[in-house]
Amino acid sequence: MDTKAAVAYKAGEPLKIETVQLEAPKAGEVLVEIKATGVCHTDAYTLSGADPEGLFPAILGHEGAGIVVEVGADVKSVKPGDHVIPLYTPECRNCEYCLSGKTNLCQAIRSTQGKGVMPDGTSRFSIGGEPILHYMGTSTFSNYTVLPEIAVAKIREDAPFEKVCLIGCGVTTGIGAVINTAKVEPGANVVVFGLGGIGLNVIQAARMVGANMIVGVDLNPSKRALAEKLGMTHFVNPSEVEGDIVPYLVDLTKGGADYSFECIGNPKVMRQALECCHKGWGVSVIIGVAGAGQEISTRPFQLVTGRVWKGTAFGGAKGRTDVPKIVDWYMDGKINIDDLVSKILPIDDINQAFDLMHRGEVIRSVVTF
Ligand code: NAD
Ligand code: AHE
Ligand code: ZN
Repeated sequence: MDTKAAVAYKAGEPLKIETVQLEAPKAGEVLVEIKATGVCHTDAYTLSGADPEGLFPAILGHEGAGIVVEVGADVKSVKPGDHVIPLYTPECRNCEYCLSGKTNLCQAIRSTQGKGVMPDGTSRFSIGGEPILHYMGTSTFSNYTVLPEIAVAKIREDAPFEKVCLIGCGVTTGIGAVINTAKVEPGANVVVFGLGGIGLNVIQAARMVGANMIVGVDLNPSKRALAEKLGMTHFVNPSEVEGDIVPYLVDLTKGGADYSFECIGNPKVMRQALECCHKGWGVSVIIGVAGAGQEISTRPFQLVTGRVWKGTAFGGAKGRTDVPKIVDWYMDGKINIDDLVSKILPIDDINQAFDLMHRGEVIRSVVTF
């Protein structure tokens, strides 16, 4: 079939709206009509050329929601008409990782996913017979996309696509980092670096679990108002702090953060996030993604004296199990997604969504088809 899609031909270049040919789903795959997709900073990161797994030409996008149109042979868990959220972290429930009970990082299809192809090693997308690669196994910047069955979460049908698409990445990542990865407890003092689509979800989850101080750190003062609405108790703009921000935050939290979260992707900030943690027990969670060649550093003494450095992907969430529950939380009014959708744009204007993100003018742009 033909489908409309935004194609990334080359790193650093705008996406191009094209008519792309899409093959039918093969065994174990599903064809999904994408109704809405968020634009996450990770899409911009890959498009920038800094992602060592960034391959071109490809169809980016990993924060979508849509409807199953057709299923390939042997597909049992979803049927045409089901509403779904694509999962860049699948859940096969069968691999060593899924069965370990220790991680959400299902590895059943990770190697082909990283090469931009389906599990059989080929792409379903092409233009004029030339293959176009998949991205993160999801490619939600296409009106129709093919996904492995294990990479879709079935959700309730009354949930609005242009809101719950954010559960495909930002919402689940931020909330899951607090609940699954850090396991923040009531009364904890939390510091969140970066108040974008991820950091704001860390903040709303920290408030949900009953954190005490919730300190938000961002260079962009326009992020403050919404962060406060979602639960931030103190705002720190690093450009207004004289000297080192680390002792400033340690003072503010009266000894250091019980938990800190880096939601930017900046290795220098990752170090600050670790070092502002409380001696003896502070836990710092890296969520931000940093480019090829970048490395984190600190004095080992920081760890010797009890601080813990962790990371999280998709908030430690197991997609097929957890995503439907997070959709329920939104529908029950337990979490706020409405305020995170700053703008809704048609797919033809998708490059504007990237510009708005780079200018810091939106939390999330959502693109519809
Ligand atoms: P975003 O662009 O919406 O937000 C980033 C925020 O950081 C902005 O508000 C910006 O003003 C602020 N910022 C930038 N530099 C700063 C600095 N030096 N000090 C303080 N604030 C600064 O991005 P996002 O979509 O929220 O994504 C954040 C990061 O998380 C990205 O690196 C993204 O790739 C990553 N990410 C990781 C996962 C995961 O599973 N680990 C999932 C989604 C996104
Ligand atoms: N190819 C990238 C990987 C970047 C990365 O860490 N991605 C996160 C999701 S970010 C969503 O916005 C992730 O899930 N990581 C686990 C995995 O298996 O990729 C790079 O930098 O190499
Ligand atoms: Zn993302």
